[in-house]
Order: sequence, then C-alpha cells, then structure tokens
Amino acid sequence: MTKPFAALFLFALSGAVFAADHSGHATHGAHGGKPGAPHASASGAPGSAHASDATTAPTGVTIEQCWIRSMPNNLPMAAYFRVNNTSDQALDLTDVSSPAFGHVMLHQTQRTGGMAKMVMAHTVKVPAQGSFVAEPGGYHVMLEQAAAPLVVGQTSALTFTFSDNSRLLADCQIKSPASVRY
Ligand SMILES: [Cu+2]
Repeated sequence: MTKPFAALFLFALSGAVFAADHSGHATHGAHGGKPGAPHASASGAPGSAHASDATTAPTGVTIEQCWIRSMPNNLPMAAYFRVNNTSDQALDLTDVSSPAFGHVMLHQTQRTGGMAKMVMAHTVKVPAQGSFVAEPGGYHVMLEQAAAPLVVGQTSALTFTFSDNSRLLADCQIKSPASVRY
C-alpha cells in the first residue's frame, strides 16, 4: 500500500534535488578559471557527426548500463553510465556528445552543508583494470534542449570521447523521472 506513495515521494524528491542541482548551473561561468577557453565537454552542434566519425574505439573499454532519467516539459535531464576498462592503460573521459540535444555536459554534483550544486567536470579518470561510474548524486551527463521528446522504453545514443581521441557510442535506456538506477 505504500508503493504508490513511495513512488510519488521519490519523484517529488528527485524533482527537488534536481531543482537544487540545476540552480548550480549559475556557477558554471566561474568554474575553471579560463573564461572563453574552449570547453572540453561542450557538445557537438546539433546535426554534427558522431557515430560516423572515422575514429577508433578504445581497446578493452566499454560503456555499460547507460540510462537517461527523462524529464517532462523539456527540462534538463541526466544520463548515468559505467565505463569499464579491462586494459592496462588508464585513460580520461574527455567529452560526451549527442546530436539529439542542444547542450551535453559532463557534470559532478557536489554537496556542501546540505546544498547540492553541479560543477562542470572537464575530464574524469578511468583507471587501468578498473571502472568509472556516473550515478545519481555524483557524476552525470547533463542533457539539455532535447530536439524531440524522449520516450520511456526507447534508447538515445551518446558518444563518449577519450583522451586518446578514441570514441564509443552507447545506446542509453530512457527511463521514467522516478528512476534512480539502471
Ligand atoms: Cu548537471
């Protein structure tokens, strides 16, 4: 009997956290200390090539459990994923892009004194023989200005670019706003 209530509460909670997160966007301009410098995690322009680029996939690296928490009314959304690296080489994830969104940014949610804010993550480390996990409350891909409404149950592709210029395309599951995990 508590289930509908719990779901509703989760949705309200995620909305509240999201609203708090989103207010952090105002701080982005001050982050990085290099105003006007090209942004490592800027998205490609809508319509720009991604999968068709003649780039190689990183050896021993896979993107797993990628999912998007969809939001109504074209609100910003977040994508979460895991990068598994079975190789002996550490590498950096330097960019995430998609032609399906006007803005794609790699963010980290930081909590200080009960307040959550988001900061731009220019690169993240993927250790050798290890993994990097983006999950709610931590790292995420911020997706803004969807070109078309997202449909729960379908997928949307994201392109992940690494420091050696290799790329991976991942199909990300589109999930409901109340979702908290893959
Ligand atoms: Cu964000």
